[in-house]
Amino acid sequence: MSNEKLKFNSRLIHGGGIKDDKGSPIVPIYQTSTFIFDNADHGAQCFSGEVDGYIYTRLRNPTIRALENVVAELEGGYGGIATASGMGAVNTIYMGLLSAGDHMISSAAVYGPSRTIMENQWSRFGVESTYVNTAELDKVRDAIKPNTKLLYIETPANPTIDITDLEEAVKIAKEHNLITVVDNTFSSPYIQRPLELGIDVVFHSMTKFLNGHADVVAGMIIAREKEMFEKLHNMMKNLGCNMDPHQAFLVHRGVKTLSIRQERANQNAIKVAEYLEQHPKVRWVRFPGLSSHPQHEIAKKQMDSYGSMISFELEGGYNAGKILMNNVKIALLAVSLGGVESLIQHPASMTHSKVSPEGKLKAGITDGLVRYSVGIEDVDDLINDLEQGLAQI
Ligand code: LCS
Repeated sequence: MSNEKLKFNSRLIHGGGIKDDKGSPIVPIYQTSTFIFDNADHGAQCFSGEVDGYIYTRLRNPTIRALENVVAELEGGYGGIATASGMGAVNTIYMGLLSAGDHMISSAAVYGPSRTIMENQWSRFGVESTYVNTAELDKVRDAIKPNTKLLYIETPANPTIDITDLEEAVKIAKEHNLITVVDNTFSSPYIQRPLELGIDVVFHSMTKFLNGHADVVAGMIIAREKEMFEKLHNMMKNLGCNMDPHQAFLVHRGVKTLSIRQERANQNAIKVAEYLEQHPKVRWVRFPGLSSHPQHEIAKKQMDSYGSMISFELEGGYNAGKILMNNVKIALLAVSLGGVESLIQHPASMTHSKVSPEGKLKAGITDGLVRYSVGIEDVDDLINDLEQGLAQI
């Protein structure tokens, strides 16, 4: 059966299409910086592109390529570009797609450094940016200027869990000739495949769900079309934010269990969100699976399940949140997300601490917002843990 016919879970295991010539079912770690040419002509042909050979690991490597191919297949894209980190992917996209004088519209709630690097560093090279709640698409329309080039969306957004309607966003982008980019980190292709909805470029911090074991930092860009893939691949190669073969091997191992990990985490998250929502000490809960989520209907339309990221605020605001974070025993007090272990953190003072106070306010990153990444533990233990933590307040 050809790979093209395989369904999602089978692709996780068999996708990528790189077979080891010694018969290893696992793609070996090609821990090498360079590759030997057959002769001088072969070397020249590899460089000219006449032959699809390996040259140098920053440019391409079989272990990394296997991972790129499998994730590109899962997202339904032309090709994948593995990067050293999620931020490597963000900056490859910014540098590859924006020039001095260009303008980008971005979701106001995005991972803190994805925003601050644009506002504080890319602005030095004449790139402009505007941040709006992309869940409210009228705000996107209003922000479009003659020099707007890129529409950059995080959905669900970090840490507000706002959901942007991607089909509608694509329509607006097409009317105005904008390139669309989606950070799909909070979902992974198990839940949401933006390229199928017409988005041009998707990327991931694979540090999160795709690797899933909180032991590797990694990124991946997937482009829908060949031309876009080549442009971004060339940029990544020259920026030098490539992945390492050992890193690729570990992430590839994690990818194989993506569905079963996320299935459990998603089921747990529904129960944790419902528990929090009924608790008298909880002011509000934001989780796409709750009917109280303002974009619950959009989530139903574009996501296959609701993920495992929850944000909430306690009645006592930050002080109450602090007591909870200091007293939970199973959820670990740590940043990052999407691993098998539950994590709890405070975005305003941690992941988004460098975003300006006005930026946080406009993005809805309140001082009391606590973010919870639900893991795959027994959900009763997670709820009991929250119960005893909330009882300390
Ligand atoms: N995009 C999103 C949505 C993220 O959450 C992160 C990291 C990145 C990009 C950057 O990826 P990295 O370079 O770390 O692989 N998010 C983190 C978070 O929320 N807590 O710690 C890291």
